[in-house]
Amino acid sequence: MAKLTDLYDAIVKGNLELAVSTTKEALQENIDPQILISDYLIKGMEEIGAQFEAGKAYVPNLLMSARAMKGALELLKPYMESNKEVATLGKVVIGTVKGDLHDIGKNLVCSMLEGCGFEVINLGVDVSDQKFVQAAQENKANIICMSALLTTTMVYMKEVIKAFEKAGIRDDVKIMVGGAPLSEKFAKEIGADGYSDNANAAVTLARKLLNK
Ligand code: B1M
Repeated sequence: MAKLTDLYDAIVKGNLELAVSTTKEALQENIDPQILISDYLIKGMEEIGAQFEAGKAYVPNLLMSARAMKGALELLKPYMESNKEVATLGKVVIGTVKGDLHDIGKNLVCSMLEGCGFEVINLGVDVSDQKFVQAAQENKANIICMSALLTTTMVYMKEVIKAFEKAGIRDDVKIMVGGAPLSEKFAKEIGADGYSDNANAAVTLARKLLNK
């Protein structure tokens, strides 16, 4: 039987092999992927983040944890994309804003949106305002999702919204924002259409914004 606490330990210690083997075992035992993500993987990332903040872990530790998390998520991704045959609910352009390289949470949001029937254009990390605007125009996007994990980069989201206004296409898209340092209040202040604090809530919000 899969020892699920091993999954948490694997993320905290940055042990890719253990993360992969425990995830495989858990999937063979039909354990809900959402439980693996919420109760073990994300909790593990929170712990290594807290250790980093306390000066007990360093950037290489974060990188190893991120690598272990990505290895596990790669195995879980197909289970989050099971509804792909469903007609697309809308097109989403998503990216982590300029200056910010954190992409684990953003990729989780991508997988959930795809799994729930949205077509997702993932621009990756360090995405400039012009790249967001260009991708929205080229793909005729319905929704723009921005992610930021740093207090220094979240402010750039306002620049992106301004760029949509300047290009004259602000009213053609709904703009959603998310990431650990953000809040509903911040989203309102910068003129976004909505904020969500996790991947499931992002899907609910996207559907609501498009009346789906
Ligand atoms: Co960085 N880092 N990091 N880091 N890192 C944080 C964010 C930090 C809080 C750690 C800490 O001090 N406790 C801190 C930020 C402090 C601050 O700004 N207040 C920090 C720092 C300081 C830094 C560096 C500056 C460190 C340095 O170099 N000295 C540096 C910056 C690099 C850069 O971006 N320019 C840096 C680098 C890195 C790594 C590259 C080593 C690595 C990232 C690897 C990667 O992503 N590929 C990393 C990591 C792993 C973290 C922590 C430990 C984990 C982040 C994570 O993946 N969480 C993080 C500490 C923490 O969060 N506890 C930390 C798990 C993920 C599932 O959650 O991303 O919050 P999250 O996503 C959630 C929600 O927020 C939401 O849904 C997701 C799923 O439920 N969500 C959205 C996210 N995006 C959304 C978009 C939406 C909707 C919802 O659109 C609508």
